[in-house]
Amino acid sequence: RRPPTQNIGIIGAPLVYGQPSIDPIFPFSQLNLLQPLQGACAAPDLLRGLRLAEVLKSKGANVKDYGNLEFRAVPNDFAVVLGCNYARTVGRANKQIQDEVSNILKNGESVLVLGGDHSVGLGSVSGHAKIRQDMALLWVDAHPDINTPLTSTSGNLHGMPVSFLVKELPHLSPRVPGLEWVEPCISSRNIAYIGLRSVDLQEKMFLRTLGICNFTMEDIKELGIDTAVTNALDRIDPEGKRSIHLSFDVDALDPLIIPATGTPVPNGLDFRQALTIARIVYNTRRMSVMDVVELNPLLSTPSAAIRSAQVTVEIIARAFTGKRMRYPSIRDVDI
Ligand code: B3U
Ligand code: MN
Ligand code: MN
Repeated sequence: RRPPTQNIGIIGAPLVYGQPSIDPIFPFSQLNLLQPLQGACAAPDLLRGLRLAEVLKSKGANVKDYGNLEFRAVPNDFAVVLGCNYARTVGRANKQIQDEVSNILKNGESVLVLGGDHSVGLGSVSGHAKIRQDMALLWVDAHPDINTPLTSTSGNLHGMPVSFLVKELPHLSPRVPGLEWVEPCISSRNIAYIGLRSVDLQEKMFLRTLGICNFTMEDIKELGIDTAVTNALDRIDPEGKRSIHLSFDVDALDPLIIPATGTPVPNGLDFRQALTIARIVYNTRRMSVMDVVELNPLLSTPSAAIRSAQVTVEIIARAFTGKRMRYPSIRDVDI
């Protein structure tokens, strides 16, 4: 059963402090603004510029754009506190994201969160869980983002959100100032990964000991993307009743397709596989929230950045409306 029209609320979450390239000695120097790694904050407006809302509308959705959330850097948020860079700034921004996501869901709309880096998953997933406790999380990513502040070697919070959200893990983490409000809201049984190919040693141990469902690129090569995604959904939502959260890190795709991202890893998903993931999730008719993160237009040439963003728009349209762009086929061509 398809709801008559899909109501979508878009929020921009241009947060970059989860993967800061900020000088730890001079964190407030203007020079930091010139750092290309900060470019993920430009992604929401680039996607809008490529007519994201219009594309969704043309495929039958009602779209309301709530604009970009405005985040402020917390003063004296020193670079490393308990192994977490900029935890207060990231925590505060994510509280805003949580409130906005849950308010939009309460309005009866599904939510599209445009990052920013993947630390926005903290607020987005917890905002979703506040309204739909029985939520299932599909994390499409080259990385599992399940480091704790104690296992992370980078200290970057975009590599940690899942560890704060999983009910079975946070006892392993110290209480981090700025993130105290994040409540573990999802059981490891209801999380699955698609597209993994860069997993830290400790992360591997968490996935193993918690038995978290994961389909690596190797698995996908073996099984095919359809089987992988279908099995993942069966595992995290065996009765087909849960509200689904699709957290989509664009670095899941191959860097040849999406070069405009902060931590590209070779051997990723191709475009067709990404569209297939989106289609299968759409077909559940239960996707309530989608995050699209880590698109960074400043990390490639301008034309490659636009192409990366265009690919992203198509994946979003497919996930929310089930429809894909029509390309002329050979049958349409008069020879
Ligand atoms: N696992 C590494 C690298 C990383 C995680 N997420 C991204 N990169 N995008 C870390 O820093 O935790
Ligand atoms: Mn990620
Ligand atoms: Mn990633």
